[in-house]
Amino acid sequence: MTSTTTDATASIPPPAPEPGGDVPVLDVDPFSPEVLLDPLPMQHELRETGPLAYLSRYGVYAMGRYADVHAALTNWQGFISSAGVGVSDFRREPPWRPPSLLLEADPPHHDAPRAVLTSILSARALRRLRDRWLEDAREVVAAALARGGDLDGVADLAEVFPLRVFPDAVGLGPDGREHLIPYGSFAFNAFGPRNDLLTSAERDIGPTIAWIGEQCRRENLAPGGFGAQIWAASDRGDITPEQAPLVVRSLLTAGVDTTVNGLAACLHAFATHPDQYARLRAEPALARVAFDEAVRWESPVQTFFRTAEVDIDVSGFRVPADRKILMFLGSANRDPRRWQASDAFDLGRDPSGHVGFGMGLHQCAGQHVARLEAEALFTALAERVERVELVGEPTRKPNNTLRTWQQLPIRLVPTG
Ligand code: 8QM
Repeated sequence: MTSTTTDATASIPPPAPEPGGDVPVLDVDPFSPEVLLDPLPMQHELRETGPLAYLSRYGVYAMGRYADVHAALTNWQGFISSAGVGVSDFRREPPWRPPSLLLEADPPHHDAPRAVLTSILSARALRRLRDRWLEDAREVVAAALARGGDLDGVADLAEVFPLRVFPDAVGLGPDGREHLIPYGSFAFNAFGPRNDLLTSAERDIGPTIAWIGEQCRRENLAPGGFGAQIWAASDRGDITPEQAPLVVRSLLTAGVDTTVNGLAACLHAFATHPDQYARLRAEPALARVAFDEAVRWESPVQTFFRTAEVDIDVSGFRVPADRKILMFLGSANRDPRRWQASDAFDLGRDPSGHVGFGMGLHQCAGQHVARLEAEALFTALAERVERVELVGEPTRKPNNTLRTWQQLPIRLVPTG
């Protein structure tokens, strides 16, 4: 349980160099290449260390058990987002771009943009896209099979399909779409420290940032799309015209890389768990469960920070006010205290309650979009493909926040 205590007599102190009380100290660097390439051992160590640890390299607190991560995610008043959800504290260091009105905001400012976006991206509002997306997915799978079935699961499926349906749904023009994935990778690296991943990506990102900014303008968004609907909300006064482009920017930041890596995680799981893929073939309605189980199992968004608004108790340990705390979503989703056989990819379990989409007030606004994309792609796959086989060594592309595949050499074995 998490309880909140306020000391009305104290003003917010500057960050202390050492943890208060008896919080265990860990020297690990969760953003090192070794940990990013294989985070599970560190996650295990973090969970076994206790409910709360202090990461001495970064002067931040960390939690990796499901119960505590869940409690922190749902305690938006104690663990705030407006100081940024990366390692840097926006109150001390200027952010690399104007803060997101959703992700990097607290109530009450957060609420109007959030209401607009959740309504545009509701399961009900997306129904009109379902049939078209399934047709698109069938074409993508047919094209993959036409090439002989040997392909890169990342480039040829996990990226191609979202890039085919999502930018059109937003209402983007035809040019420059190749900026979407680099922009997302950069934004997700930028939640982490200024390590090589971030500084090397920084060099070429200028034109990509400029392109994203341009796409958010009203005149560049096709009628009827998510983007135009965001602008229409500003006509009604639900948000201001100054807010509209930033809400469109949230779609472009959070809407591509996340889904790509969720789909890639699922394809990898199918290739390495043929018994589970066979279950999907027998019961294609499991496509959505498979995707959520992959989001639990692999957790495309591995980590996010919050900032303690006041001193907060975490299962008997104290996070002092004003300190950053790193929530390991991926670790919570593998916590054996919460999940039976937590490391197993299993279509027989109920993955709901995973924190791969977050939890509470900020829980992923685009989750219905992601699930609809997954449902379309994996339904089409199950129709035509008997087995997904790994034909080479998959490679990772390290990112400070995302768990990604760089290449997934697979073969699609067609049905007889
Ligand atoms: C992560 O820009 C944004 O509003 C935004 C960026 C990244 C995310 C969410 C929102 C969680 C997927």
